[in-house]
Amino acid sequence: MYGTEVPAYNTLVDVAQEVNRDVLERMGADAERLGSIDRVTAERHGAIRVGTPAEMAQVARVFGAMGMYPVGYYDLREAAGSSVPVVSTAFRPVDEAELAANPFRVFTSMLVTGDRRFFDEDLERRLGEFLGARRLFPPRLLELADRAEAEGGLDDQAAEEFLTLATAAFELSREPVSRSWYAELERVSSVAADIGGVPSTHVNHLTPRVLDIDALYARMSERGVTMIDAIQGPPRWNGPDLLLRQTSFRALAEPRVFREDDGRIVEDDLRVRFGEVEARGIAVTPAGRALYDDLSAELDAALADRRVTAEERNAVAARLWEGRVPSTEAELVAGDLAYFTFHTTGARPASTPPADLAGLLAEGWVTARPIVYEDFLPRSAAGIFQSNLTSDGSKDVTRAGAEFGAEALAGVLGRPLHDPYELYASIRAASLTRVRDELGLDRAIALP
Ligand code: OOG
Ligand code: NI
Repeated sequence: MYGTEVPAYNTLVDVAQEVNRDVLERMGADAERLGSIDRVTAERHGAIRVGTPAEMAQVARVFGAMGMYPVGYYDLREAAGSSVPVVSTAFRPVDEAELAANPFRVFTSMLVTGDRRFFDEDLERRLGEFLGARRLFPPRLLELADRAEAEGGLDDQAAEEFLTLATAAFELSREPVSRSWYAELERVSSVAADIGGVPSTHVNHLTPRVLDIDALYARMSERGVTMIDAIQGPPRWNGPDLLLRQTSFRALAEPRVFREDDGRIVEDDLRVRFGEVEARGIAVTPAGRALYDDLSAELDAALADRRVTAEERNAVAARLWEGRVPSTEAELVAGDLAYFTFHTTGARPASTPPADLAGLLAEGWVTARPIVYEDFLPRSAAGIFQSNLTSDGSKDVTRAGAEFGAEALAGVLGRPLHDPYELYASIRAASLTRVRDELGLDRAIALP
């Protein structure tokens, strides 16, 4: 459906697969360190945007039917310099085996219409009326979703019906958009207009995973596709891939139908949907994340009043990283900066294995495998938004923002909002329990 709507997406997927094949040829088994090539080839994340808590709660039911649960809280109101009045989460599988089989996520954002930095009382009221009158998901879809979740699946016929209705719910609407209403919202925020100016929701982007994002960037540019200026996230550097690097091609003009104030229906275009691609690295611990955030802030400060190209920026960032971030997986384990699972090697180097992880690794009883980062980076999301918006909109920073934190979002979702760190830590802990049992240790294995 999305490839039919946005043909440039097919080009992006083709180029991503070309690059992945090349990396596999060049690197062999190392290319699959962060996931099998089958997983990486299938892997996608999508992004959708909704307007109200009621809509968000329905989205949670639709994805819940597919074993995708809300993970993480992102506040793009704070992360973005331009006007992005949303809070977000990502729906994805939470278990290790489910993720390996179904590496899919949907980043889902919800408008915070009560935030006075963006919407005054009158606009909030009119937005509420518009959003309250639309229906994103037909009742039959929600009924099937609830049944799937309660019964752990659907029979073939009901599953087909569910998928047909769900796909249709995310198609780009051909219903006319009120020109003046859209324009009024766009003055506040292009994202608000994309959500609250139209009668339905749609997939904003669908992102494949690539093993060498620098090569992909160069190849898309060679094919004449205009890319945004930079790759967001960690730099290209001489060390393991960490977290997430992302880039995108610029939003394309897509034909949309408008209703003018005098009632005329005209065809025009909008530039809101873009093509994004990502390279995933190792998930970092809270300490690793604090280091990443510090280095990002230092980079910004170092480059504050200099105009630099993306290449120059990467070079400065890479130097900063090379001085401060360990350049081997073993050091990341030792510093507890990133998440790994641990596995027995089958070797029996001494009669009694040590009870601490460092000893088990050093003596060769155990090996470490990186856990891939399954989540998002709000600063990168903001950077991608920023590079694609046709206008910055307006944000009245003199007004107080509306409180809308992770707890409020969990309340809206009506189900637990998982903490990504807890999920990674529990995958690591489960692997340590297996190691302990396999080695017959009588105490839990201590982390470094
Ligand atoms: C979502 C932006 C966030 C990402 O990859 O960080 C995102 C949006 O454009 O609605 O998808
Ligand atoms: Ni994205």
